[in-house]
Amino acid sequence: MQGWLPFWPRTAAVSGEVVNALYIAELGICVLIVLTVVGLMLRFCLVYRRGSSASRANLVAKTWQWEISWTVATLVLFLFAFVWGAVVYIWLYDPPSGELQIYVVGKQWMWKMEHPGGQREIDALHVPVNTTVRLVLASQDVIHSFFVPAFRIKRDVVPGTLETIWFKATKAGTYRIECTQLCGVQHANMTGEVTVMEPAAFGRWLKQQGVHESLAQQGEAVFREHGCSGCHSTASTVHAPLMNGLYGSLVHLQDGSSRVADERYLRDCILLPRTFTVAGYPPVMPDFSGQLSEDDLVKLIAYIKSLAK
Ligand code: HEC
Ligand SMILES: [Cu+2]
Repeated sequence: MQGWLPFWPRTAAVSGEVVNALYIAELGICVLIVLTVVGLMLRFCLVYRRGSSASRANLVAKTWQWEISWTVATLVLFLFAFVWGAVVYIWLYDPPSGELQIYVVGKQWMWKMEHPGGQREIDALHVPVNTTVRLVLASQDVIHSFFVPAFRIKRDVVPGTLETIWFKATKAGTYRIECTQLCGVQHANMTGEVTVMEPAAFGRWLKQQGVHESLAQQGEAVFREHGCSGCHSTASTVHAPLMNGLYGSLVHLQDGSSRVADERYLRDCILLPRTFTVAGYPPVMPDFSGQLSEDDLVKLIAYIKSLAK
C-alpha cells in the first residue's frame, strides 16, 4: 500500500491489514456515493441551467420501483459495512489467550511494560515477530489510551479496571506508541516505541535484562507480604478458597450468579471484595483498595495465573 501511496501509514501487524481492508472498502463506498450525488447535481445544474434549451417537458413521475430499489440498495450497502465492521471489532477486542502476555500500566505520563519473565520497560516494548501478544492494560491515575498506529490497535485504559487487546506483528522494526486520550499537561509526550524483533534476538534481549525473578515469583512475595497467604493456604484456619486452578475457571457466587475468573475478576476480588462473595465462604476477605499499587496488582494477578494448571 505504501508503495503507491507514500502518505499511507505503515502497517506491520495482522490487525493492520484487516483494518486497512475495511477502511479502504468504506472509503470506496463513500467515494462512490459522493461521486453519484455530486455528479447528478452538477449534471442537472448544467443541463437545466437558465437559458438552456433542454426540454422540460415529459416530467418523470415518482415511481415506487425507484424509491424502493434505491432505499434497499443503500440499506444493504450500509448493513454490509456494519456487519464487516462488527466482525472486525469483535475479533480485535476479544483477545486470544496469546503466546506472550504483557502487562501495561499507564500513568501520568508514561507507559510501563512488564514481561512475564519479570523484565520491565518504560515507554518501550520489545516483542518477537509473528507471535500473538496479549496486552493487559491498567491505569494508575486517569484515562489513557494505548495506541500503536502501525498495528491499528487502540484501547482506552480506564482506571479501576483492566482492559485487554492483542496484536501479531508481521515485520521487524520499531513503531510508535501513543496515548490518544488527553491525560494532562504532558499528554503529548506520553509516547513510546514497540521494537519487533526476530525470536532469537528477542530471546537474547530478555536474557540481557538480567532479571532473576519472574513476575509470578514477585507476585508470590507480594502475596506473602500482604498476608494473603495467611488465609489463602491449606495451613490457614480461615475458610478461604485456594488460588490453585482458579484462573480461567467458572466461579459460583453467593448471589447465584457466576463469573469466569479472568484478570478483571481477580482484580475485583482484591479491590472490591464486598461487592460479591464466593459461594460457600464467609465474607471476610479484606478490602485492599488503596493499599496495593497497580504494579503490585499486576504481580498478584500474574502469580494467581501461574497457579492455573
Ligand atoms: C482474612 C482472610 C483473607 C485475606 C487476608 C485475604 N483473603 Fe482473599 N478471600 C478470603 C475469603 C474468605 C474469600 C471468599 C469469600 C469472598 O469472596 O469474599 C476470598 C476470596 C478471594 C478471591 C476469590 C477466590 C475465588 O475462588 O473466586 C481472590 C482472588 C482473593 N481472595 C485474593 C486475595 C488476595 C490477592 C489477597 C491478598 C492481597 C487476599 N485474598 C487476602 C479471605 C482472605
Ligand atoms: Cu495518557
